[in-house]
Amino acid sequence: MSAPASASPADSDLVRAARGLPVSRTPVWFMRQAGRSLPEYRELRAGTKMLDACQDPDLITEITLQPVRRHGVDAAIFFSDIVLPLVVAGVDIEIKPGVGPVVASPVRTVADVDALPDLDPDRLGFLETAVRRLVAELGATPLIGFAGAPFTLATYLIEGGPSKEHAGTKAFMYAEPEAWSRLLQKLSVSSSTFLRAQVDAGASAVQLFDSWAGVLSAADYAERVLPHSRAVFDGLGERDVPRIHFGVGTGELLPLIGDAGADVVGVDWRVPLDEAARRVGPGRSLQGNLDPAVLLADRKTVDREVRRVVEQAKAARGHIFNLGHGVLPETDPGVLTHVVELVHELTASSAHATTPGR
Ligand code: 1CP
Repeated sequence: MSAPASASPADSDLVRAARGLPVSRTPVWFMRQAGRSLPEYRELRAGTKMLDACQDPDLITEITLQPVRRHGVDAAIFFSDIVLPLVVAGVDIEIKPGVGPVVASPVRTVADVDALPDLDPDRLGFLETAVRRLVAELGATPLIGFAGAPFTLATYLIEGGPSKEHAGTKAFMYAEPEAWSRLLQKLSVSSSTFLRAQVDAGASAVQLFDSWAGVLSAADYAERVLPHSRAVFDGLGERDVPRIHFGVGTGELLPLIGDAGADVVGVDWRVPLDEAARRVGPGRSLQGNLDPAVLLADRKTVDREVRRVVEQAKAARGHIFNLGHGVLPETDPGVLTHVVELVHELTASSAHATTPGR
């Protein structure tokens, strides 16, 4: 995994693609690349609760490295969860196996919003230790830091757990506009603190997950959510790391997702990348967008779909190959390794040079 002394994560293909600079080949990583698709993850996690694992520097380091070793992906993503900053701040949340985050006392009133504790950065020592170790182990491979965006975090706090329609969240947004804005503002501060800690300890890029923003109309997103997501990115100040912004079902929001302050817009599988490039405009790179379910199909289908994504991505300023959402737990890890190899093979600069007419 260690790279030549001259190579640095700041000059990696991932960072270069995010900035729209030439790359040696298209960088690949997978959302949820660490986790239940890997037997070595299941073994290591056995007997440890998810949120305990997320605060143990030894486990964080090992789990983050597992997919890099196994698949040869072009980036590691810090092993954690979007609710972790809230947990560290003292909010009673549990991640239930097979369910997801469950909040003991959901936010239902203005008083609940005011009672939410702030995140004290001094409590993130475990994170700093883990990031420093990871950066040392990863050599030239960049580490992506991440946080949950205020809207997606608010859905868990208000609904009390995972939900499909997020109707309670929207009802709160419409009925209590001031408390809504205060809630999202608080969440933006904690997400920003969490991202800053990762970057200051050595992460080379960041991704803000607004997974569920696609349930909103563009008008509501622009007015009631975007300013708070922008505040998370703004909280990074002058830190010179590329910013990736991702959500699911955001076809109608793609230009706005970019406007919130992203260098890279993450796209799910619903919008082809050439069309996404048109919507996002020339100043931003794209990440995505193979349907994670394709990885459950036969090899011929996988290869055809990977080629299609690579082809359509040529319309973008820069491309980071990824799935349109997280790896499904039932995915054969061997298929993930194959996809990394295929994308690299299809996009290696020498392949371009030897293929006339490209
Ligand atoms: O026991 C387990 O293994 C729990 C499964 C699990 C894992 C491995 C959860 C519960 N979170 C995680 C890790 C995690 N979560 C990562 C790690 C790094 C990687 O990508 O390899 C990341 C980036 C997240 C972020 C996260 N958590 C998001 C945003 C990304 C996305 O998938 O949209 C969201 C929405 C969550 C909430 C969450 N945590 C866990 C689950 C099952 C869920 C989703 C629940 C729901 O459907 O609402």
